[in-house]
Amino acid sequence: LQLNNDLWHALDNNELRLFYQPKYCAPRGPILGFEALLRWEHPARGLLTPDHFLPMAEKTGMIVSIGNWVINEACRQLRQWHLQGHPHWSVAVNLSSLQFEQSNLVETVTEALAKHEIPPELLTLEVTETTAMRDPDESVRILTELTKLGVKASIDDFGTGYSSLLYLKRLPASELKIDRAFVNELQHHSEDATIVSAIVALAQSLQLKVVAEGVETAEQQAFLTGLGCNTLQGYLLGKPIPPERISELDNFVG
Ligand code: G
Ligand code: G
Ligand code: MN
Ligand code: NA
Repeated sequence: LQLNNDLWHALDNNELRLFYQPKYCAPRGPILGFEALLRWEHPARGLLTPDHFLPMAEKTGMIVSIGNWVINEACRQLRQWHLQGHPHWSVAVNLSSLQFEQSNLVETVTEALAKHEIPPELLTLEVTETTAMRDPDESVRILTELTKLGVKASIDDFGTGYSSLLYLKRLPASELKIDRAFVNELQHHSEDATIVSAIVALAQSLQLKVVAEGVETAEQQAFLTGLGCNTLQGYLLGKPIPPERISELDNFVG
């Protein structure tokens, strides 16, 4: 597989990029921060989204070095924003399950925070519900170590996995992200509206922030805001874009 070979060189050749998608305080601002989303600027194939190469990177274990690069690059960008007058913006990075289970993750995060002089609470680590619930006791242990550094943990794609509510309560996460599949069908399927309401209520009762992803319509925006969902993310408010374009966003204050 050629793409597999190429990926080994992508890091060294500086072909990986982070795009950033804004997270807005509901309903439409201010901007609270960004989720970093990986892209590969392939010399022959053009811009590739993670679905083209992450499964392979997971299988080969390359995801660990790539993931470490992502953490560092996101912290470097956060420092830039800081210097450009956005001291309150946060950045969220996605962790793959293999990376989450690496024993040196704490060290990688510690070093990145120190190198770029980042206030730890401005870095959020997103772990999917499925990853977090695979070995719940171990996840509690890992997330406890990580959050001791001061960084935040977020449970991504929430609603698609099988959470034990008991473990959810024990996880030192500060945020749930409602999977976009539920948000997507909010207007058309009353079950999805019910599920979203239940997740928001659950988050509130566990004192977690709740982010809705995949917000594409004004109706979804209004419904989610009405439920008390704090943070909205989705194409309606902003697509993932390279950092040089974020000044084009609505409610950009800079
Ligand atoms: O925009 P999007 O196509 O970027 O992302 C597709 C999927 O890839 C999402 O599930 C997202 O969480 C995942 N993803 C994006 N960037 C990263 C990354 O840096 N690391 C990991 N592990 N997953 C990522
Ligand atoms: O799994 P995770 O939630 O990290 O993945 C985020 C993925 O969702 C990325 O692929 C991102 O590009 C995509 N995304 C973000 N906002 C929207 C949206 O409003 N609609 C759709 N269809 N996808 C979105
Ligand atoms: Mn995510
Ligand atoms: Na998600």
